[in-house]
Amino acid sequence: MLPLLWLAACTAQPPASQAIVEAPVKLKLGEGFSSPIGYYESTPRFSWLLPQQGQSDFQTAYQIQVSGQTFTNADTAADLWDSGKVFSSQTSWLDYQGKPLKSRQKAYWRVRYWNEQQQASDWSDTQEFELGLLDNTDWQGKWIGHPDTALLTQPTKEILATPQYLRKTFRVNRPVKQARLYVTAKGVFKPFINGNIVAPNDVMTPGWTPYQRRIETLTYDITENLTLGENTLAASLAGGWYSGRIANLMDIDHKLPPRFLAQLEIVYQDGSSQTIVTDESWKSSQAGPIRFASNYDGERYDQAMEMPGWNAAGFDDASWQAAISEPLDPQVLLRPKRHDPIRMTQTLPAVSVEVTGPGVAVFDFGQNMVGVPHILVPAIAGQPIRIRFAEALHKGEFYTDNYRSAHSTDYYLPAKTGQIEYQPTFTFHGYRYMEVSGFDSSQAPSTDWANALVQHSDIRLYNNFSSSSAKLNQLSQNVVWGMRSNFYDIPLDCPQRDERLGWTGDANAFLTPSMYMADAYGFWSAWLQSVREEQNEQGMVPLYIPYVKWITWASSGWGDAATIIPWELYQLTGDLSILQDNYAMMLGWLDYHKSQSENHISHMKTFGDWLQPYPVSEAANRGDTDFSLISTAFYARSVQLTAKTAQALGKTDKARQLTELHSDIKAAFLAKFFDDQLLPKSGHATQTTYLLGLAFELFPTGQREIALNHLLGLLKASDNHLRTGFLGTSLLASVLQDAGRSDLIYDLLFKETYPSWFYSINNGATTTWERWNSYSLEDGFNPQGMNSLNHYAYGTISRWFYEGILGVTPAEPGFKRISIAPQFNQRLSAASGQVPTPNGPVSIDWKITNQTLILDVTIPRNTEADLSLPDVMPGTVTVNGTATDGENFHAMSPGRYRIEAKLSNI
Ligand code: RAM
Repeated sequence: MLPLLWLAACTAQPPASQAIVEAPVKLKLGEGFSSPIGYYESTPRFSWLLPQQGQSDFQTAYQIQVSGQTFTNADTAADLWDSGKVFSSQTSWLDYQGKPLKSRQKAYWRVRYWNEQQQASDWSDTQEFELGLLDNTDWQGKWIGHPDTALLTQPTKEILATPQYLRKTFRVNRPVKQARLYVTAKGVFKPFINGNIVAPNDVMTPGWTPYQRRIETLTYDITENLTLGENTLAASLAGGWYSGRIANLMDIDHKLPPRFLAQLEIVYQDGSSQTIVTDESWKSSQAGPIRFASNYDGERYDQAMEMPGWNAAGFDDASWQAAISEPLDPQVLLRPKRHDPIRMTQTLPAVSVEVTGPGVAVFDFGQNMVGVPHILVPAIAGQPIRIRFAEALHKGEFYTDNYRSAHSTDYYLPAKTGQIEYQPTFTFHGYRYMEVSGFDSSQAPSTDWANALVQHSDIRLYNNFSSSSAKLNQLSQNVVWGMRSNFYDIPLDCPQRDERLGWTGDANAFLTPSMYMADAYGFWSAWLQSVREEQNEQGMVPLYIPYVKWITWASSGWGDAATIIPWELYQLTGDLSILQDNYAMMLGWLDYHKSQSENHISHMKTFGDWLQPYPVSEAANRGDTDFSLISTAFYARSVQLTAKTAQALGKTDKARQLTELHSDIKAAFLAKFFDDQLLPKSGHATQTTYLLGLAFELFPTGQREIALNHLLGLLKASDNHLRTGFLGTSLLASVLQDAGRSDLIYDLLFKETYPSWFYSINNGATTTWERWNSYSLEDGFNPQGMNSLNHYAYGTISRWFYEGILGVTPAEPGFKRISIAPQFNQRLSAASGQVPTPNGPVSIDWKITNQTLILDVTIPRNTEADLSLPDVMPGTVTVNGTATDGENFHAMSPGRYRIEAKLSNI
């Protein structure tokens, strides 16, 4: 190993006395919020970056100041908290430790640091934040709704499924200083102020939490929207996940009345204030244009029922009825939304349109995705327009079988002849194709009749991987689209059929890759709160979160999300609070595992290696790997991760106890399932059998080689095709890379034939599929009803784009130390991308021409990296133009490096 610290000295530095130490940048609160209003944490966590352009590589100390007033100069005192100078290199997740902060409180913060030469930086720019309503007692409003939906009146399902319209008029007599709208629903809502949508891009708010325990609330700044005189606050409201249909058609669908809650707090310039809350003084109607709305089934819109101006002042609401109200339930926590809502993020124009019958046209948006359409079509009065969706066509056939019972159809009933403009409000569809029928067939359809509005949780996409292989780049894009489509407030398994649930096993496979591809920490940690809330007293974690009664048992490999997700998030972020928050849940899940096992062998039920290709056993969808072996492997894994968590949290006794338990399970696993040649004692030897044992470190060190050889043998027997389902696939790449067989991962990755990733691309995929053989150009769709063309689970492979092809992994939690080992192969002549870390991105860019490698690496400030270059010919390496010995570099300082070398075997 060669220490590379000396290289940093190559960059010319001004003498210490003249150095300007640039201020920290990118100040963030919590999981990555900048200047939030309605913030959720009363003890925020602070993070920042050292400027990547500045002269300082490391932080040795920091000082954070938080104040109730903005800082006017460097010496302004901080009245809420001054951390003082703290000797620490930590730049992320620092807990606020000042005076208690209250709901609505606005504060300003700034930070400075001391560099390696003990010089203080300038203060950062000041950032502000404002807390939301943190407690139920902050709410004076009541839940309101239309009187016909009162349960006392025994409303029909039709009534409960009919959206409600609510409005309230009030006067503003003095100039307004600030106005905040705190708002939520049991159901989904769209708020309006004076006829304008409050947040045009926010959709399906407040999203989906275990509503019986917690409902998230939103905060909007509407200071600029109020006018002197009469104002109107209004909302439309539908059932969404609260009372709409979840899973198969069930009795409980549309059984609960959707309800709305709002609190508008106005502070006037003269210091006085006024609060408008939802109560019986609001007016309500169910006679509006949206006649029906359902997540799965679509929306029905009747133009004749439009109520121009219903959400603005001056509207005659004499025919509307007084709203009924219900008190807040103290058991149901109202808490500020802790991650960005679903938003409309992109408009996709139709790329083609085909007339498929009289008055029937099919539009292609070129991309499978999720959202709603926006249409502008010629209509004939009284002739309904029907809008259907499909993820794919086969030889022209509009494929809707895979939506199963989800009707996923919108209807528009025109009252007038002429052009209509329509975009559904309270539904979402997973689709690439849209069929519109019933329009005025005397006019020829054109692509400008329709756009697709893409919706997903507003994670920031990094778009940070590319390579010399067009197909690999397409795969990377498909995985990103799989993520965008299924990050719909919670991590969905699929976005289109009568399911769309937060399946835990799928989340296990996709968590880490998604964190590389997008700013998704807030999304995941919010969902983990729901997972905690759904865990039962025995520690059981349901199959999907939020839970709705459908499948009642728990599965190994699924419920283990309770340990896997917090642990992996900790690896990627270094944020101990994610472990603190979830530690009790992890222990609870171990209790449940224990209750399902005997002598350390688990009999927990499992979905197995779900959708493994070429199953030989009867269990078809559940694959051939022994169920008890799977459950015991996951028991061991969960114990191991919880032991590590206990250690990280300083709970050493517990850590020791769990480590012992882990050894016992490991021994039992080996004895029960394998003979001394590591062949399974019963059942089938599958790729996943060995992947589980190797990835979870369940074979004794001396026998890992044997297990690996079995795995390699099985791969060879399948012509280096995978035979893995949801559990095994996510382990393949890391096991093979650890074994020094990245060549095999490239083989698997570049396979063109079934089962493989490129097979789907060769058959037209623009997202990742649920099954390795969901569709083929030749044979059409897999006849199984369960056949989503937009499932993110097999997108798990993109993890290897970052950890293998670019070669970046956290050597310490939160990438405080980074390991870089790009994996080269003759199939790629170049790859580049950025791997996000809490200290800023690591950039990797490599090219190979005539066996010569040029590798550009940027290591972010305040970190160190170890770089190793496989396949490099000794004696050929230069770093920033200087010849060096060796191909492994230890403790590289932040900065940019160009490494050139000759490669062997490539
Ligand atoms: C399917 C879901 C999901 C999977 C479970 C076991 O219905 O789509 O992807 O995790 O079953």
